[in-house]
Amino acid sequence: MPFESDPQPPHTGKPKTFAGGAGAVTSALKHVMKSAGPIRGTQALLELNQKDGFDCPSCAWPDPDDHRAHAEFCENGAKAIASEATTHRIDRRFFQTHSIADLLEKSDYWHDQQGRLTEPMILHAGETHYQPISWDDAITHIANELKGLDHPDQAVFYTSGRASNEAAFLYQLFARHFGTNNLPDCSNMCHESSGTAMKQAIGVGKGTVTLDDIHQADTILCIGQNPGTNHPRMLAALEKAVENDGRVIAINPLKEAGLIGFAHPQKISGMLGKSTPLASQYLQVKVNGDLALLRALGKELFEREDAQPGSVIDHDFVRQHTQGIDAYRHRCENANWDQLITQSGIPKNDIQQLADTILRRDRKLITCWAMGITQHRNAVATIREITNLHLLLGAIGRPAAGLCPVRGHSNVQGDRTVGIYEKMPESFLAALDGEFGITCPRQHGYDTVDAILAMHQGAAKVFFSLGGNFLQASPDTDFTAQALSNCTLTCQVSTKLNRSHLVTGQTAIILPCLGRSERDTQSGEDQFVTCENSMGIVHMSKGKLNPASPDLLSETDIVARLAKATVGDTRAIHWRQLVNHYDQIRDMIEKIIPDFAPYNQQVRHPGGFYLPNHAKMRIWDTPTSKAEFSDSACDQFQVAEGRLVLQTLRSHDQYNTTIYGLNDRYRGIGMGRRIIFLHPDDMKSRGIAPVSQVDITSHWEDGERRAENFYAIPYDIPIGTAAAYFPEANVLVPVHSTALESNTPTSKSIEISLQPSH
Ligand SMILES: Nc1nc2c(c(=O)[nH]1)N[C@H]1C(S)=C(S)[C@@H](COP(=O)(O)OP(=O)(O)OC[C@H]3O[C@@H](n4cnc5c(=O)[nH]c(N)nc54)[C@H](O)[C@@H]3O)O[C@H]1N2
Ligand SMILES: Nc1nc2c(c(=O)[nH]1)N[C@H]1C(S)=C(S)[C@@H](COP(=O)(O)OP(=O)(O)OC[C@H]3O[C@@H](n4cnc5c(=O)[nH]c(N)nc54)[C@H](O)[C@@H]3O)O[C@H]1N2
Ligand SMILES: [Mo]
Repeated sequence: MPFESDPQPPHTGKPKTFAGGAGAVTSALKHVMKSAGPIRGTQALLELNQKDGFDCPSCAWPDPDDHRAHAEFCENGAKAIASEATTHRIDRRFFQTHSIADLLEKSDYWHDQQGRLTEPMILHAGETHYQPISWDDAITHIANELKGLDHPDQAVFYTSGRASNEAAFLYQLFARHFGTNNLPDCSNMCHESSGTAMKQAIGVGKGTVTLDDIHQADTILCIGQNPGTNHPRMLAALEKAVENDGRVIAINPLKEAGLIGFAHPQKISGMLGKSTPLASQYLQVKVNGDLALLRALGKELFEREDAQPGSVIDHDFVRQHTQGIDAYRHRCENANWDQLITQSGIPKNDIQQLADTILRRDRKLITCWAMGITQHRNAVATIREITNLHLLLGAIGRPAAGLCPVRGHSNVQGDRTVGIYEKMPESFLAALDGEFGITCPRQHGYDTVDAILAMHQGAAKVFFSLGGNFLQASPDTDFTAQALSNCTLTCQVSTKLNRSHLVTGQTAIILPCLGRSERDTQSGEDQFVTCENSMGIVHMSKGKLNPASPDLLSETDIVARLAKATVGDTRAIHWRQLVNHYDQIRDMIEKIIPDFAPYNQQVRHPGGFYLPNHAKMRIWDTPTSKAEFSDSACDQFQVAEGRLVLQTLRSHDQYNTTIYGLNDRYRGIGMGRRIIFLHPDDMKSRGIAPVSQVDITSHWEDGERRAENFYAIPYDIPIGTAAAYFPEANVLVPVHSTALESNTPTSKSIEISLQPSH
């Protein structure tokens, strides 16, 4: 990887104490007008999240069921649209002008500014520049490479969570028909820990609440997430809950503006900067101190129950619906208060106050969480501990109570539902076999980390990516770069240029596709696709803008062409015909997953339809048919004396690896990304002056990794912990450091030491 640095120190100012307001609107409009111009930009924003418009490609937070504002979007949704609807174009001249070496020297921010990809390109082995290639030749090249492999498991088919249900279903059907379950996806780096834990505990890997539940909840815990930046429309829901006398509790090492307060930009008061306070209690937990905090809360609840039997535990629910409370009770009773307080960094009276809040009124408790929980070694145990709390109080499967893992990519949940998973259950594979007369492989495939290792060892040779930016999103950037370079072919279906197009196998191919916002016409008829949001609602998404180039194909079409060229039609699957009308693909999905039926009818209802969720109905699809308490030790990520725990997170101006701008407005940072937030005492004790540059070394059992020239920023963060932006800090995340059971890279707990830069 070429070395990158920020030439100037960042501007630093006071972190904000609320999110939204006029600043959010100004920023949104600035991004849209700069990239997309007044006409295309305004058209895009008006279609966004309307019932007959397109689904915002930014996050998976649901739209209101009933009333939708004319402008049902947020600042960061607007940035996502500005990036996609941009009027800038990358054509063949661009690739003639810029060699790969040249493009590698540019920043990720620069890459995004260059605009939309417009035609298929190929980088031949040994060449320095991409060249144009026709669609037919590109598809034939990939198909031949796949057919020439010794075994189908030498191919890896990655998916990023923007792919529609229709594209994703065809893609997994193709991969399995071809003969492999190697279907890693971004979810492996994201909410895999949530799916794993919830499946064990309640039999379904999805959240159990609706937007209306959030509005009506008594208490909402927001643990390890930054909704002001990553799910801004969630703030409107939290505001409604607070207006209904609900309480929001924030659990986060950083004081995030969007959890402190919210000025609704669609209300006059909000535009004038009048904010609604959100979190009634803000617990600045140590990084990875959540399990200890939750255990302490459990201990407090059992102590109160003992003092006044029947006052805390929902005994009827526990008896009828659960199993394993005794082991959990022992864990809590045997835990030591002092140790839990030290581990979590939260004093006992704060935990008692938290218990008071949760136990008031009807214990309608909702817990929301995201990457601050899922990307740790003990993530699965921590999420099971969250579930324990809900089981104890019977706070699941009743109105305004339940679990709410807040998903990332707008269709990451839907992709998993329709089969993007390296270990789909036997029932699903058997259904594919039966319906389509194929034989799906049964051996589990590679997840993201295993795919990196396989490519690194040479066991996998062709890497195909349906969206995403594998190199920059994955851990251990240098190691992953080597893995991709070992391939014979790397191929990306993409809308925008990114670094995964530049660190490649011997041959590389870029297949440019339509974005969500664009019209997708097949056989003369405009098509829509469907997505599933974080709350299990399947709805349609119909792009209206003119495509960025006449040479773009839809993802669905690209997958069908590749499948036809590689495995060919069968009696039951006519790949190219399926694309003539996407209703046919939805009919196929419904045959494999009857929960969708009648898919084509229901999805045409304005707003879409809910997929059934058994846990919501208190039906537990676990081996015992009960909801399971967990029984796990209260461990924590430990670092050697003098070292710090680093978490990697998102700034306000990025979408994962897409960098929209260089500011992190709510945290008071301007014009800088290579920064590390530190506690002032940790800086002082190491002789690090504010805004001086440091090199970061990460420590793991296999050795050290380094990232140079990060500006040290004093910040309100628990002592002993640090934070830096992803993807700049990904070089520090060891590929072998993953969460137990879910194999998710531990991007939120990395052991580091600091040295002054030279
Ligand atoms: N604008 C925008 N929207 C996005 C994205 C984006 O990049 N930009 N990404 C999308 C995707 S794919 C995802 S998965 C989501 C991500 O949404 P988030 O999970 O909100 O994203 P992160 O920035 O990783 O934020 C992690 C939060 O967890 C906190 N945290 C870190 N470690 C710990 C810990 O040990 N304990 C606790 N309690 N908190 C901790 C951090 O301080 C930070 O506030 O957002 C989605 N939406
Ligand atoms: N250190 C660290 N690493 C992390 C994380 C972290 O918190 N810390 N978070 C992880 C998480 S939660 C996730 S989800 C992953 C994200 O991993 P990915 O999903 O792989 O990455 P993205 O940055 O979302 O992908 C951006 C690219 O997608 C392409 N794209 C955009 N829209 C479309 C479209 O409509 N169709 C197609 N085909 N392509 C499109 C564009 O070319 C763009 O460059 O990163 C993970 N990596
Ligand atoms: Mo994610």
